[in-house]
Amino acid sequence: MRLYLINPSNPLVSIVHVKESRWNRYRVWKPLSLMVLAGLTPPEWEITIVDENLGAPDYPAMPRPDLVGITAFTAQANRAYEVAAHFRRLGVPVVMGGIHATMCLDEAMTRVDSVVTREAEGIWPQVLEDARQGRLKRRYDGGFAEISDVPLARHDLLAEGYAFGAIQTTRGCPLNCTFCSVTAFNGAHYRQRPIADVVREFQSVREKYVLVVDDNLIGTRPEHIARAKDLFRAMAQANLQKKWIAQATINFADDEELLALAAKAGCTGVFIGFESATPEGLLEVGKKFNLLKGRDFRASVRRIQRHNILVVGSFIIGLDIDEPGVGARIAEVASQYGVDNLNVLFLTPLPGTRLWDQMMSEGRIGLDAFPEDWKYYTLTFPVAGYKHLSLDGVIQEMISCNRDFYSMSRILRRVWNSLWQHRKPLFSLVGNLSYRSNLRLDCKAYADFKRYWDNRTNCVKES
Ligand code: B12
Ligand code: SF4
Repeated sequence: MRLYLINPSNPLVSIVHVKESRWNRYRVWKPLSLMVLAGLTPPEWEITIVDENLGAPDYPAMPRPDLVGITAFTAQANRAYEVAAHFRRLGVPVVMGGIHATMCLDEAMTRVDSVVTREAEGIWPQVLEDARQGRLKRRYDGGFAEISDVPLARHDLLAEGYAFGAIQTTRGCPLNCTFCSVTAFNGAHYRQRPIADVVREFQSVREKYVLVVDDNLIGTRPEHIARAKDLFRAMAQANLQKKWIAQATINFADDEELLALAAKAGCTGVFIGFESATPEGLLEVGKKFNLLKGRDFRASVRRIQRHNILVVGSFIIGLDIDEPGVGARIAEVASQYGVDNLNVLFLTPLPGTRLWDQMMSEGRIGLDAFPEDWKYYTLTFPVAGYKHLSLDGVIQEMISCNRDFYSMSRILRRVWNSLWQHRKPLFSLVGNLSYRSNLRLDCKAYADFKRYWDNRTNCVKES
């Protein structure tokens, strides 16, 4: 039995872009979901993982599969349906799973043969068995997996050419920020994989650099943090020789022992969601966790960096409290905090989030011809109606934020600081130049986006 597991091309990393710039190697990340599914698949299935982001596959030239499994984030949904249509025309059954199919079940059901909602661990072997017997059901629900059932992902199945490997050590997040899908999809209950599994899986990752995909690396409670320390100890002891980056909340900065152990285990960078430059913004997105203990963000960032761990700060533009000038303000605040890189995204209502419900009820979902418009739900386009910012206004704020933060003078200052602090000036330089190289592409993308938006609005007016 032949199984294709497909990661549809991501509009942010179109094949053309990958070839356009050498920085784009750092934009292609491994589709871990498919590697996990492969780990759950019995040996009688011959598995091929196709990552469309690595290059255009010539499906007609490939042997006909018996089953196709497709994953998709919302932004990939259109391409997922195109791929599904291709295989269904050949009479090959198509199963879709992952976040988009779960949150937009009815839409997905009309375009594929079978949908698996939530996590696959508890249900995938049965789906395969049903497919083998030709009695695939229209819908399966995997629920939340027992964390010890998460198999070792098949790191051997993907081609080389990725800058980073990928691994997951925990699932879920208790914080449930309004804009984020994680709590809705993986639950508020924070689940930590058995340490021995994580270490064993790390040993099977080929790449020296690894993305730990966890949404919240260390969790929030003392017992989560104690377990994170045990994991880091075990990783250091196993002498993995890996360098890894991860996502964490700002409480990562609060425990010197934790930071020392993380660094010893190979942590070289963390992506931290600051979300807003103001306390009001944090309250709006439901992240008051960042405000606990009267936090000093600058000191927190510096504590992390002292362990030679880079900090990427993430912020959102387009909150209801955001007014003209917010872009420059974020650039200023992020510079004051001393983050090594800044990642700013437009507030985006993703299906299944609290923000989606709110914006839907207020009629503020701007681009809503689905599934076509999903391609703009990458958080890099302003798809909603923003309270105090017009379409042009919110785009201008984004451009000025990035121009300010990634001006050559600020980049050089940051690189100089990391040199002075005996950190990683080269990493800092490469990271900053990589973000800076996006600016021109971004402006072109906004111009195309505005044309698309105008055409859409005109079509609606005419009809
Ligand atoms: C790693 C990651 C990335 C990587 C992508 C790596 C990749 N190619 O997969 C990078 C950094 C590139 C990235 C980018 C983006 N991401 Co992202 N990302 C994640 C993250 C943190 C982990 C995903 C992961 O690997 N999980 C581990 C695997 C094992 O879990 P899983 O993917 O859920 O798969 C399980 C089930 O879903 C199911 N399943 C999945 N697929 C399939 C398929 C079949 C056939 C079946 C049966 C089952 C099944 O089985 C798996 C095992 O249980 C998630 C958060 C999360 N918790 O999911 C956000 C998340 C998926 N990302 C999100 C977003 C918004 C984005 C971006 C749009 C944002 C941006 N501008 O950066 C881009 C868009 C990328 C795109 N492809 O279009 C949102 C998606 C929401 C949505 N509705 O789409 C999430 C949920 C985070 C959030 N804050 O809400 N991301
Ligand atoms: S944004 Fe981060 S902290 Fe907030 S719910 Fe999502 S994963 Fe948790």
